[in-house]
Amino acid sequence: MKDFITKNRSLLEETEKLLNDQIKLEAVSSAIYLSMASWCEIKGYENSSNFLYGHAEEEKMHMMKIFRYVNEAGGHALQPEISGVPHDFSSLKKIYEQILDHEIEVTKSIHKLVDHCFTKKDFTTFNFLQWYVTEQREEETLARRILELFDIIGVEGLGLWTIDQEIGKLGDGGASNAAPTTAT
Ligand code: OFO
Repeated sequence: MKDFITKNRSLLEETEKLLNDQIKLEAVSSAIYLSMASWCEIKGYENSSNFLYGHAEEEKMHMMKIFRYVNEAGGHALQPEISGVPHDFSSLKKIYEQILDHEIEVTKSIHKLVDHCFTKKDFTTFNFLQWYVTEQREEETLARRILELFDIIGVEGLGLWTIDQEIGKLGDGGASNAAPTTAT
C-alpha cells in the first residue's frame, strides 16, 4: 500500500531534487545569518545583531515551508548537511554586501525552479513558489536599503553607530511576518 502511494504522485523526481537543493540553500542562508548575528553581537552592533537573528529565523521558516511541501506532495524532504559557515567578517558593511550578493543567488535559484516547473507543467509547485518570488524581491530591496545607509550616513565618527540605530528601525528581518507552512 505504501509503495502504491509513493509511486503515484504528480511531483517529478527531478523537481523533488531541485526542491531539496533549495531546502539546503535556505538552511545555508539561515546558518550564515546566524553567524553574522553572532559577530555583530560581540562587536557591539546590537541592532544589526537583532535584525540578523530575526533573519536567520526567517530563513529557517523558508526552509521548513519547502520541507513540508515536498513531503505533502509525496516526496522525501532531506535534512541538509551544512559546512563551511564563516565566523569572521571584515566589517559591518561587508556583511550587508554579502547579504545582497547571497540574496541575488537565492533569487536566481528560485527563478530556475519556477522555470523548471513551468516547463514541466507542474502548476501546483509553480503556484507554491510564487510566494518565494515575491519574498526574494523584498529581501533584495531590504539589503539595498541598508547598504544605502552606509553611503548616505558614512562610517566616520558616529556613522557606524547611527547606521546600526537605523537598522534597528527596520524590524527583526521579517521573522514576525513569517508566513505559515503549507498546511491549511
Ligand atoms: Fe530565503 O530568502 Fe533569503 O535567502
